[in-house]
Amino acid sequence: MDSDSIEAWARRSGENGFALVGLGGAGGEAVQDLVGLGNLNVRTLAVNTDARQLVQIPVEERILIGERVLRGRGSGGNRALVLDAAEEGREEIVRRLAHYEVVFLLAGLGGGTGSALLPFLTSELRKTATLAVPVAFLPFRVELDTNSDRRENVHGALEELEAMGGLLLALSNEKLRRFEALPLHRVFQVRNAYVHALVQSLVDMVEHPSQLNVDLASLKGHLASSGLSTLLCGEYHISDPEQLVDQALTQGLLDFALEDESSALLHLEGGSNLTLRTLDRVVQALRTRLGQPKRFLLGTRIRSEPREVVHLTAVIGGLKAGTIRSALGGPAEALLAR
Ligand SMILES: Nc1nc2c(ncn2[C@@H]2O[C@H](COP(=O)(O)OP(=O)(O)OP(=O)(O)O)[C@@H](O)[C@H]2O)c(=O)[nH]1
Ligand SMILES: [Mg+2]
Repeated sequence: MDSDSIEAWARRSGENGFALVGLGGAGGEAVQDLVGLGNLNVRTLAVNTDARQLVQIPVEERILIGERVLRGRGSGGNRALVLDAAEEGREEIVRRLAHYEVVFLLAGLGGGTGSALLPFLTSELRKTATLAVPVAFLPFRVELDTNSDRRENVHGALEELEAMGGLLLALSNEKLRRFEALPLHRVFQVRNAYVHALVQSLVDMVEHPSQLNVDLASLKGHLASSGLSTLLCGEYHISDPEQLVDQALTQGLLDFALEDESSALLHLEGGSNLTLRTLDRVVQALRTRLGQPKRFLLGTRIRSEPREVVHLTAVIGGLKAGTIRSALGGPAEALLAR
């Protein structure tokens, strides 16, 4: 290899290799929220069929697809048209995404664009060395009960994602009902804060390895084989680590039961006063509550100043196959039952 290309590789490995991509309206809005929450340190992109939505999202790169057929006006819920458009734009989109190490793909299922692009891009990136982290926001039940097109879009997207196997992070809007006194955008912000914590903690694990070293390859390897997964977040006083774990479990965004081969990725962020004993108690409490997952990956970030709280972010993998169907409930449950 000549020295120019070695330099190019060195430059590339100096970047952290993470990208955050919003797909469709809901995916784009989620990325906008995450950017607003700050301290992301990832490349941000949005892909949409809707040009007006796309220009409003504060990302570094925008990709408009299907302009020949959809004329930049969105798909109006037509997943098939978006799949054709994605097929046509395949080379360009893959070229713009496949040089990252980890690509978070965010979409709300139900519309045409996000429901088409989430499985499409996940599948395309799985043919490369990039780890795709598809994050699916499952719609409120009422949306599915009142609109059969939406139900079919959700059904189509999930069938494809489940058939390809591998990592799929699912967060259910229905679990946000405990915030129903808030305006809708604030409710979505609660969920987006979980995703923000996920992105930040994975980047942290690689960029600030702290005392417990997790390198990019082990992180990618762990997540790639996590299967159907969900996300936990919690912040609690350091005096009660078990309470922190229980709180994170009750406030999760998907009800789940685990397969025998479950896994957990745990990231803990605490102050300089976070003791080994406290860390140990959090780890043990989580392992016990999850029935001793087969694979466990731990990363920590210790701040230079003391803190009274510790922040937990966890990806729980190996959820039972029927988890998403029960989260969708009602008529959709029947539709998705196989
Ligand atoms: N607007 C918005 N919708 C969300 C959000 N989270 C989940 N959703 C749901 O996401 C689903 C998909 O809707 P959109 O994102 O508007 O659809 P789209 O992917 O842009 O697809 P088309 O507009 O039909 O091409 C709907 O069921 C929404 O209820 C969010 O943060 N914002
Ligand atoms: Mg849209």
